[in-house]
Formats: sequence, structure tokens, C-alpha cells
Amino acid sequence: MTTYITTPIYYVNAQPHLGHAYTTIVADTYSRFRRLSDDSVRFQTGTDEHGDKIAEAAEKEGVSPKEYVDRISAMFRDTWPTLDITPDNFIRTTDANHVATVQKILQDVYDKGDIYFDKYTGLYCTGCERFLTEKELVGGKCPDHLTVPDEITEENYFFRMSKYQQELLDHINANPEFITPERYRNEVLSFLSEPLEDLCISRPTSRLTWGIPLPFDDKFVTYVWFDALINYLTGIGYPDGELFEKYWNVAEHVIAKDILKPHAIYWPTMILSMGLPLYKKLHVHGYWNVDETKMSKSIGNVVRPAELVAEYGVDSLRYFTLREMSFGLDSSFSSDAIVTRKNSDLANDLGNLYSRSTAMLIKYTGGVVMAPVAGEDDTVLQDLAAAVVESYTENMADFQFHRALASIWELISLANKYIVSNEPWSLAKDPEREGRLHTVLYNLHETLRLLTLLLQPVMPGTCRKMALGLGLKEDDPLVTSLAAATWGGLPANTKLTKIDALFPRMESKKKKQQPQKQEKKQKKKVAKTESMEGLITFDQFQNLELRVAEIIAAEPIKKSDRLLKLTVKAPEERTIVAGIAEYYSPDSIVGKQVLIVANLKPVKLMGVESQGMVLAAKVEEDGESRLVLSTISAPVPAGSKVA
Ligand code: ME8
Repeated sequence: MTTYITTPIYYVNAQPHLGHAYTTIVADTYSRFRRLSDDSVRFQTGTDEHGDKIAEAAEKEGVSPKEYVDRISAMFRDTWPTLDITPDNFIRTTDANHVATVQKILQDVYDKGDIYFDKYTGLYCTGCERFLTEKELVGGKCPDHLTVPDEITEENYFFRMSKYQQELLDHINANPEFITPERYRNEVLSFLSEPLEDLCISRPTSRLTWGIPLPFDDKFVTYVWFDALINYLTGIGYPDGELFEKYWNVAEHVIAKDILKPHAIYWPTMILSMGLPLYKKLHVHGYWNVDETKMSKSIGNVVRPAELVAEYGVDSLRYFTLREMSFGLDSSFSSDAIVTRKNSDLANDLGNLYSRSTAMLIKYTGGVVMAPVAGEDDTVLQDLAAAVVESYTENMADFQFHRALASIWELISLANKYIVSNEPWSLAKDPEREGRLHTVLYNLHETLRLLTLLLQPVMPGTCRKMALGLGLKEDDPLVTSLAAATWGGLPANTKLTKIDALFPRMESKKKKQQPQKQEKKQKKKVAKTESMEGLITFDQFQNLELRVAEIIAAEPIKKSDRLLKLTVKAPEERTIVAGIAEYYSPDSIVGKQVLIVANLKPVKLMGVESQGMVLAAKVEEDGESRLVLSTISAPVPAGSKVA
């Protein structure tokens, strides 16, 4: 199969921000996903450098347009590698071959009779770089730029867009996948339910010189959209050449909803006039807002990719944007939201699964993956993995990245539970259960291999690390080809390599920004060390009431992976919420006697009142962290005091 995926070419009147980063991450992820399927892929991005807006921005900075566009275009080009985005082609509309292609197409369309000269009066929005219709205005203003458009009368050249209206409509009706998600297809069908006006495609040089001269009239330059859209053809060597032959009929464009009309109406009618087949698909996503507010320079809430990478890391950013946004709908960025995803999904779920599994293997078998043992096997992970691969493949192909990731996280969650319910640390103590231990560890590591493979398009850097940790080369087909996404690929006797933690935990900004609280804590600490050097008095110890409690029931708490609700006898019956769900299954602890702090003020955790605290040892070993419940060396009556 062959894939050609493009992003919009971004205007160089502003520096890259989160919105540009998102579209480009999407295109990069999709191209990597297609490469996993062994497709021949071409991924293109670039910059849009002509037109009023750019000329104005250059003038504001007091530099020539060329000097200005060179500088900002380089910023876009240099941003992508920092996000692990690897386009095959970066196109600039000031490139000589692009200028030549635009002029060739203009001449062809003109010769065909699809361009004519006429007088026009219209409402022009500089922000949109196009004439708006009365209907598009909200309260007399452009809804995107909130400015009153200028009324302009000009003699100009026009493209006969209306001539192709019916053909386009027929194509959209016959090809439901042409524009997705469906809401945008409906929006386009609604535009097309009214007669289309022809498109003004020139600007007189008396008003604007920063553009591509019309080949048939040098008193005009080309309207920036007619120039910009053609980049998708220039980038593959239109009109001839191998790349054009290979990639044009599979072209897929990714854009946000702001530029739906140029892509779904201007562009296809231009292509029809050129006599070419239409592009294959238009994928339209929603807008990133920041803290529920539109990102804008004037509000000062523009989020820059470089700052995000420095703060959260590349893969956390890639994961967050793809997991958080339902493709097609708007989404809101906030620092708390990304920290929460990073800590919970990446550090806790994925990071812990990886570090616990590999640390156990290193401890129990010296880091060698032993073959699973017949008769000791189970298919718990294998069954879910097969279902996940299937839904992942479908959802990634449909740009439903958040769903693909949600299904992967089901597997991660099950694998974490698999550790708890199989207690490899107990198996390791019993020589007769070695076969089962090897099987459990094999299943966990085979799951890690599949995760490395499936997550590769989303978090390429992390997956390179995960592959190396699993003792595989980063380009091993076992972690880079979907053909290997079937159970049992990890060869026995593979030797792990020790790697650092995948995702260090982060503090949420809110927490960080509580200096008063921190200061208080600090002061308390100082007071404690100064007055008592960290020691407490016997009286203080006596204030603490420790007791032996017998666990008589245990159950998970809804929506929490960490907490278990315990009912204990101490000797009265009480409820204690304990953060041990990642290490103990409810069944495994009923009947155990544990030590509790019995005189703590009750607190509510996830809606359940906790009347005390269970004591446990916190173990940090080989990058693995776990909790081991405290207990007493011989059974005693429940409620016995510990002194
Ligand atoms: O329109 N949320 O360039 P542009 C999500 N040069 N995506 C966003 C976004 C946001 N808040 N803001 C911008 C142009 N984007 C033309 C395109 S193509 C032939 C010419 C992304 O710099 C999104 O992809 O204004 C949107 O469509 C694009 O940037 C607009 O980029």
C-alpha cells in the first residue's frame, strides 16, 4: 500500500504553537502507523509564505519579506525534529519549483477558459485573506478575527468555481469517506446547497506585490490560497515524475476546521479544472483551546511546543494531545491535564508495568526471558492483546487516536492486575512453581513487546528505549512491523538490558504553586530538627494508637486503580481505605492480620470514609516500587494493642 499524508502549510506570520504542533503530530503519527504496516509513505509539511498577512508582518518588523519568511520558516522546520516529527518533505511556497508549478497550473486553467477577468466589489477580511459573504459575518464582523471586513472594489481574475459545483457535490455524496468526521462533511454539503460564487484568484500589484505573478498578466499576483493549495502537488513533482504517479491518487490532507472551505471547496474544484482525480481524504480536526479559552496572542495564552517539550518531554506531549482530543472535536489544554495524564497513564500505568515486570525478570532469572512452560499457560493477556491489536488497527486508520490509545490502556491495566493476581514474588519462593513463574514473566514481557510495537507511532522515543530494554534492536521487526503483532513473537532466551525509568513522575503546577503550604512544611521541618533532632517523646508516641486488625472483607473502589476498601475487625468493625490495589488483589488479603493506626481522624477517599490507616513497608528495589503489608508473627485476637 501507499500513503501520502500532508499537513496544512503554516503561515509564517506567527511562530509555531500547540495547534500547529497537534496537526503535525497527527500526520507524523499516522505516517509512522502506516510504516508499521509496511506502506510506502510520504509525509509532507511546510510553510505558506505569500500574501497580505506576511507582507504586513515583515513590514512591522522592518525587514524585507524574503528575510522575514526565511527566518520564520526555519523556526517551523527546526521545531519538528524536537517533537520527533520526521516529514519526508518540507515545502516552502517561495521555492522556485513551487512558483513554476503554480504558474503552469494558472496558465493551463486560463487556457481552458476557467479563469476570466471581471470587476468585483466585496467584503475583504485581511485575517482570512479572502472575501467573505454577507452570510458568513456575525454582527457585521468576521467570526474568526472579530474585525469588520473592508469593502473593496477591484478588477480581478476569477476562477469558475461554480462550474464544478455539481461534480463536487456528486463526488461527496458518492464517497462518504471523502471528508471526515461526518459533521464536517455535512457542513460542506450545507455550503454546497447554495449556488457557489466564482473565486477571485488575483491581487493587483498596486495593492500587493508579495505573491506569484500571474503568467498571463504581470500587473497581478496570485491570491495566496490558489498558490498555497497547489503545494500538495508541487511537493510530489506535478505534473510528471515518479512521485506524482505514485502518490497523488492516495493523497490525504489533515487540517483543522478553520480552513475547511478552502480545502473542501476551492481545492477540489481547482483539481477538477486541472483534469486530475480528486484527493482521497480530508481529515478535519477541532481546535485546541487553553484553559477553555481560545488561544490568542492578545490574551497572551499561546502555548509554544518548545516550552511544552522542555517542561513535560516530547512523548508525554505527543501522547497527551492524541489521547486527550477526540479527533474532530475541540479540546482544552491545561498544565494540570497534561501532568495528570503523565503521572497516571504514563508513570503509573505504563511506566510501572514496564519497571515492575523487567525488575522481576532481572531478579528472578537474571534478566533472561524463559520460554513459557506447557501446562502452566493461561491466555488472559493473549486474548485481550488480540482484541486490542484489532481495534487499534481500525482506530488508527480512522484517525480515532484517542480510542486506539484507550484500548491499549485496557491491556496495560490488565497486565498490572495480572502481576497482582499472580504474585510472581510468591512463585519465586517456591521451586515447584518455577514453570508457572517463567510463564507469567514471559506473558508480561510479550505484552511489553506488543505495547512497544503498538505505541511506536505515538511515542517513538519511549518505544526505542522500551525495545532496547527488552533486549531488542530499535528497528527489530518484532517492534516495528504490524505483521509481528501476534502473540508469541518474543523469542525465549532474550536477555534484557537495564534502562532508566521511562517516565519520572511530575508534580502538578497547582501543588508547586502553593509556596505558603511548602513554606509551612519547611518551617515545621526546621523546628522539628532544631528542637528534637527528629526524635519524638514517649508521650507523643503514646498518642498514636496502633492495633492489630483482621481483614474480613476487601473490595476495589470504583474509578480507582490504587485503592481498596477494607472492612476490618479491630475489634469493632470499621472501614479502612488502603492504597494497595496495585499490589494486592482483594481475595488475597481477606483473613490477614495487619497493623493499623486506629486513632486517625476519619477522611473521605473517593467517597468512602476511611477510619484508620493500614501500615505497610514501602519497598524500592531495582527501579521497582511496591508495598508489603505489615503483619504480626503469630495470630492474636483482633483489636490487640501494639505497644
Ligand atoms: O491557515 N487548534 O495557516 P495557519 C488546532 N496557511 N489546530 C490549530 C489551531 C488550534 N487552536 N490553530 C492552528 C493557514 N491550528 C494556511 C494553510 S494549507 C494549503 C494553507 C493548525 O498557520 C490547524 O492545522 O493559520 C489549522 O488548520 C492550521 O494550523 C492553520 O495554520
